[in-house]
Amino acid sequence: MHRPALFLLVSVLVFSPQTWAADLSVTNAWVRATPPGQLMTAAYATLQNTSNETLVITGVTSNVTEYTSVHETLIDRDRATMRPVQQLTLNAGEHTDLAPGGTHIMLMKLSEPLTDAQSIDICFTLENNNPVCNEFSVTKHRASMKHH
Ligand SMILES: [Cu+2]
Repeated sequence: MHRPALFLLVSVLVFSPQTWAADLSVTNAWVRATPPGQLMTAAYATLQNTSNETLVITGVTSNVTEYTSVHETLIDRDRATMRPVQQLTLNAGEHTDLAPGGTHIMLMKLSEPLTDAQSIDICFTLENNNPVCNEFSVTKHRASMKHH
């Protein structure tokens, strides 16, 4: 629609393909092995915006179920409830931890259980950017969790 914007886009693609890629860094990525008899679980990671621009995550997808979404945990009195988050905004340089008891990636209606030592792919859909995909290792325990 706007010619200058289009020209800029083309220039970026032609002259600096590296900087076009992944400005979202995903580390400490893990998914909890499904509890016995359950076909749902949650995935966690540290997300860091390594760019100079605001990044908006508008969705998540995975290779194990189409029912993948971002959830936040709310404590109402002493009950924890979860609800879907429409988008996650990370300002330039900002990071956030998806962690048990907080914001997490929810995987529901899995076709089969996820077990230790397996890994799955989760992709983050970004506004105005290519999706960023990362491998999440399945683990029973929280050994891979690091809190700052
Ligand atoms: Cu949830």
